[in-house]
Amino acid sequence: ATAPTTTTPDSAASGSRKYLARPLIKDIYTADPSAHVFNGKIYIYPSHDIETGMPENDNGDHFAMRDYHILSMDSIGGKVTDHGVALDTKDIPWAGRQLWAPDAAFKNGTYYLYFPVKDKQDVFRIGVATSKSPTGPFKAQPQPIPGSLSIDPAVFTDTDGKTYMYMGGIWGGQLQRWRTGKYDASKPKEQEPGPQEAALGPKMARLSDNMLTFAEPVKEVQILGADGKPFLSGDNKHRFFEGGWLHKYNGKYYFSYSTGDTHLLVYATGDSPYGPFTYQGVIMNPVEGWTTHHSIVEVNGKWYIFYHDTELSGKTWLRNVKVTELKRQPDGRIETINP
Ligand code: FUB
Repeated sequence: ATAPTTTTPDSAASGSRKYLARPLIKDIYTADPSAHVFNGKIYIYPSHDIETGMPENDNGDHFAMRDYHILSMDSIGGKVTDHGVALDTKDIPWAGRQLWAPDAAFKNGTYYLYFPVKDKQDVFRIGVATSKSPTGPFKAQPQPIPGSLSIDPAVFTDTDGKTYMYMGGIWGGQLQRWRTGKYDASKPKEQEPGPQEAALGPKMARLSDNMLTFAEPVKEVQILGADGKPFLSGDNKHRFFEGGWLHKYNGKYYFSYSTGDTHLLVYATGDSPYGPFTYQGVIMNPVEGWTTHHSIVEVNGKWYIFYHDTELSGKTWLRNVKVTELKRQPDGRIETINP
């Protein structure tokens, strides 16, 4: 790992917001921030965007990231420390290319970093790496998690200690290639379900106590509209695209996600980590840039959303992470943010 570097983010009062969201760090590009509080400190597990000159396409080949840097902060609005390289593609024995959005968890004295990367056959799988420190360096397991697929792992530990992983993303995330249960490389993104068919849902499974394998077969998560029916594939303002996240508030489970080509962050609620989840509304309107990806975390009794946009570069594949407060109505409904 390289030596940590620190940055104090710009901040300013703006309207009713306590913090005007500015890039948390400016010396590297970061995206897809998964934030957690471990031992009272805030850790952010982002993608590390780089310029590789890959042509832009709907498969996301231009998101050709190679390593992860973990960021930490003592408080929201405080100094941000970049802890240097925590895991590099070259140290993942089964990896091919494209280290996308990661997440992390802590259990039994060990930190687990979950990451999607294409294997040597160009199929996205989810891997896991371990460390005794929240900032790594992390050591990758020799193989991907058996049964894992697609991208954007998000790991949630419930109050009973059980841990679940949510994963998946369509188009470049390859979820549509798994429709039959087996990977079908011949299917281009146009072979998603037709517009009048049910949309593809994210996948999930409970993790084993060792946090390295799934304890059960991977299942599809159901996201329903107010009419109790699954969203149609053509309903691209509501249907799941990528970037799922689960949090619990007042005993309810909130599953939030990106709608991709309509650039919204939306949420649905349910009574179990397995769902079904019923759509509730928009958390965040479109940011600058194509992708939108977030995490939601409680810090000292307040809730925050970490997300990214392209303020620093103006380029969709060179993003910067930000944080802002998440506000709720007394009944738990989340107020829409205009970033
Ligand atoms: O960063 C690469 C991909 O872009 C992520 O996996 C998606 O969620 C989107 O943010």
